[in-house]
Amino acid sequence: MARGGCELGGGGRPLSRLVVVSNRIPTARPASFAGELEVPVGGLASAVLAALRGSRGSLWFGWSGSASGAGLLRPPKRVFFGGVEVVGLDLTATEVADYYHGFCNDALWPLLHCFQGRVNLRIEQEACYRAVQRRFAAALRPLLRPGDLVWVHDYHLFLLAGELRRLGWKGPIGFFLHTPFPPHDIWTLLLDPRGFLEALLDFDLVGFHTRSSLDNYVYCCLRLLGARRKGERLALRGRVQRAGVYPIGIDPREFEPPAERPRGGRRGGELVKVVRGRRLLLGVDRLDYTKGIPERILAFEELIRAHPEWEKKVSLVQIASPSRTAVPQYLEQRRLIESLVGRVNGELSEHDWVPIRYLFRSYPRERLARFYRDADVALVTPLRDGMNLVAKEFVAAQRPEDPCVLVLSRFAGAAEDLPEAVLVNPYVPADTAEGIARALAMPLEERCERHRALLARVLRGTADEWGRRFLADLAAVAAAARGPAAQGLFARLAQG
Ligand code: ADQ
Repeated sequence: MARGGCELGGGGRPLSRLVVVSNRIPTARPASFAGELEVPVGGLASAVLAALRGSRGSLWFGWSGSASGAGLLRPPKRVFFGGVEVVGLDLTATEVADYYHGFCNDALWPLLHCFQGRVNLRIEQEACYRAVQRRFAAALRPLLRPGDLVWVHDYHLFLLAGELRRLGWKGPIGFFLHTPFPPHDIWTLLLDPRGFLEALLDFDLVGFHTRSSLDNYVYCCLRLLGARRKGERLALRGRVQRAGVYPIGIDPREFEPPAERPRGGRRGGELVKVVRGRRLLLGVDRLDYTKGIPERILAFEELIRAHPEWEKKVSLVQIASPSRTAVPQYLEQRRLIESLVGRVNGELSEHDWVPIRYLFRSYPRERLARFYRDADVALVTPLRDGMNLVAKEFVAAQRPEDPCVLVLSRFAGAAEDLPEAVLVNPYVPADTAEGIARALAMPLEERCERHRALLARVLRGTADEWGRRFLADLAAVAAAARGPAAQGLFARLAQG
């Protein structure tokens, strides 16, 4: 690819084709937008698309988003968008219920984010998850060509490499986990923690957002499987895998402020008008219990109670995009947020002040970028998050001469990447409230200084760079596996 995988062959060798596999894929937009992709809201799709952009001849394979009766499954549907071939596989209604809503969203998602009490494991759903991996592999295998680099994404497809190997695919397969990888005690909640880890070892390269996730993964492999570690490599019974940290980024150009400065400064922005020129705290998230939205509302309430000087001078705008609406825990979360907004507004509102505005909807990126610029304080306070791209989008969108302050959860992967943010513990509303108070009072000079450092990091660690680094390492692992050096290393590791 122009800025990623497809040029990796280099040196006159044929270029590798990049094959991305993820649960959800972009779909075709209505005819009026022919040739454009409808990208699902969420971090994975936006980042993968940025990594693929400009690539020629790559393939993106996943679930089409449609469900049909078991006897009515259509063959995989292929569409082409600007050089990317997108192939979508239908699932049956039972698979959608048991694999996607069930095992993926109701068991793996809370488990990976350390929400032990929310983990809902069912034997039949785990069996369905395994069956879907087999179906994905069977549909994908005939599409693979020698020389392809296969890059699998996220927890929906933990077992895919093993299934592809069983079908005879010997080429390189990489895996990137977009969520955190949990500590050993939490991982062992799975019905088959060893089996899942062994399956992960079938990938040639696995990548995580953070050092903590990598450490958790390596510890699990050593402790549960007796794997051996040498530098970045893990070995177990004839298999050698490389594991590393690849922090995901954004495409900062999508959020860059326009060259001309707004008339009347940023005080003229749409959201600033909505809060009538008051200081603006802004939260933008998928509606998910990992994002800490209720805790953020409590932190806002705490701010007003502990710092009455901010009463009527600051408003919180919380934008939450609808997500996984078929899962009962998400509906519950929505109700909880609505009732908290209602209670806090009921208790704090004045005739001329609405403390919290809550918008349950999605916005196009350009509009989000303008909203980000309207904010005085960006509130990115997930209880746990693999990375959190919104934090990086906020940074990229700011005007350097008058940037907002980023208040960031210590439990977002982004905290490893963006240490100049004001870091808070989102489980403790009083701690978040103090972080917000600091941010609101921060002098312009300090705001600019922190923002300069944050922006430099966001511009260095883009989605492009993330894709390029991961795929270069995958190509290197594949090349090494064929060379004598790798054979020697493999033999040494395998013998211990
Ligand atoms: P998500 O959990 O979806 O991603 P995040 O990284 O914050 O979380 O990405 C959310 C994306 O959705 C952002 O690009 C944001 O702009 C967009 N979005 C959020 N609210 C929106 C709204 N109201 N309207 C329109 N767009 C909205 C998962 C992991 C993360 C990891 C990413 C990428 O959970 O930890 O950072 O994948 O690996």
